[in-house]
Amino acid sequence: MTTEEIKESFVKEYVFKIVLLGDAAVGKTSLITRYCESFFEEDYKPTLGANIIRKDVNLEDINTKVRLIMWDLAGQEKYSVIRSMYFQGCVGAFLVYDITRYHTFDSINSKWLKDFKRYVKKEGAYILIGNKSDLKKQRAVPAENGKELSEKIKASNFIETSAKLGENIEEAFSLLVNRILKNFGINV
Ligand code: G3D
Ligand code: MG
Repeated sequence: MTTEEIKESFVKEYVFKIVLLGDAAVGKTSLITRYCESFFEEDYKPTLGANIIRKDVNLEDINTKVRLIMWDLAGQEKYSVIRSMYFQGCVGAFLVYDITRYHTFDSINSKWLKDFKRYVKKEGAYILIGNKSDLKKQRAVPAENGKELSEKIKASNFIETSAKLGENIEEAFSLLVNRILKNFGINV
């Protein structure tokens, strides 16, 4: 066995299903597209009204491979029929709002987090994301409000992103993956 092969044999592999929640047009699909870049496998399930996207993440420093299965609502953000299936087996979520539209921020607590808590019982990790940080002049939600809300709802983290410019995207996904690993008792 070569050193590489020995190393390979110790690699741990996990599959995590995560969901992106938030009002229409906050940038959920754009966040996924930006994160996956060319590495993009998509499987649209018209009957579910959801896209399922897969991405493999290699965490070399801890000899761990994570396969992320991302569920993204397609279209109307009306998913009542498939709700339980949407959340089934889910271990983490991004709660996404648009910093230029206050009502998308309000929906986080009044709608999306409620759903997540209702269907994903114990130990689901969730991160609050304020997207479209590039639209500085149109900002309607101050970053402090985001921070406050994330503390109030006990989100693992709060981060502002720009799917357009590619800012903080890697960071956001890495925060979520690390939190999920922690929840599973895996040291990172
Ligand atoms: P959704 O999946 O949550 O419904 P989308 O949202 O990813 O479809 O994005 C909705 C619109 O917002 C798109 O514009 C998209 O380009 C834009 N958008 C997404 N993220 C950002 C961002 O970080 N900054 C800016 N400025 N725009 C963003 P269109 O015009 O294609 O509908
Ligand atoms: Mg979308």
